[in-house]
Amino acid sequence: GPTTVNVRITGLAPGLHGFHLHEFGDTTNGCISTGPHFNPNGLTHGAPEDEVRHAGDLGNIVANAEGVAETTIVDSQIPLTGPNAVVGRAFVVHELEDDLGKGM
Ligand SMILES: [Cu+2]
Ligand SMILES: [Zn+2]
Repeated sequence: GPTTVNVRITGLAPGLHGFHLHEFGDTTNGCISTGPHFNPNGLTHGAPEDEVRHAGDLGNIVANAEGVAETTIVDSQIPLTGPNAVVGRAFVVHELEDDLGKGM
């Protein structure tokens, strides 16, 4: 079934921040060593609700005026078991908003 991600991140700038699962769990060189968005099906970048998306495309999270982003994401493309399991990969929260593949 779908995976539930309970998110609580502090210390952010208020507003929207891209939030993704990247391919590798290696954070030794920041987001660079986490590789691209997790994309086992070789599709293009999109929004979480799109059929064509990277499996790791979890859209944006919103930080409030105190810099806290708190949300629950339920998603069926980030399984915890099987060939496309995401265990051991990295969540990345971006400085900027994700355009969800629509261009900005
Ligand atoms: Cu990302
Ligand atoms: Zn993507």
